[in-house]
Amino acid sequence: MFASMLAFVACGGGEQPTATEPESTEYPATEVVEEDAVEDEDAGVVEIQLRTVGETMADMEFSPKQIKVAAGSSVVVILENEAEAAAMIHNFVLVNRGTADEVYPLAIEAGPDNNYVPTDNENIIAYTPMANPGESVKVEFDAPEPGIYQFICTYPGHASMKGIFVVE
Ligand SMILES: [Cu+2]
Repeated sequence: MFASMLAFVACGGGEQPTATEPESTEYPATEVVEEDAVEDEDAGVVEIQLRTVGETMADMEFSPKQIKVAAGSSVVVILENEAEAAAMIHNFVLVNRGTADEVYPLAIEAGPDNNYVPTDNENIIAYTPMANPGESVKVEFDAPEPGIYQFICTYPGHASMKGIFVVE
């Protein structure tokens, strides 16, 4: 332990006497590049306003039903539950395409204590808490790889609520 610390100090000290000035002028150039990268990420924040409408299980739905984001985006989905009926409790769960039917039974198993989200399932990419009628909830996540995904509501009996999430 001590020996390796000595070696580290000796190595670092060896460079400093001759290289302190030139190196300090090179570092800012590197930092500027990193800052640019951060700015690009900020520019890629996409805020999605998603609503749930309808007052019965026959007409409840997401609006819009299709969301498209650019690859590499930081995505913020704000789900606004516009319903008034007490049974209209909804969430937004982003899943891999074609896996909704696999996720539903697991959501029931997860139960109300887990907001009806089987959080350890590998097909779930992002999810919000449940929104009661009149409530808004949100989730932030990095857009997954380019492709087509599905978003669903995992509240029991709400399997008819579906949308398409496209990353391109
Ligand atoms: Cu729902």
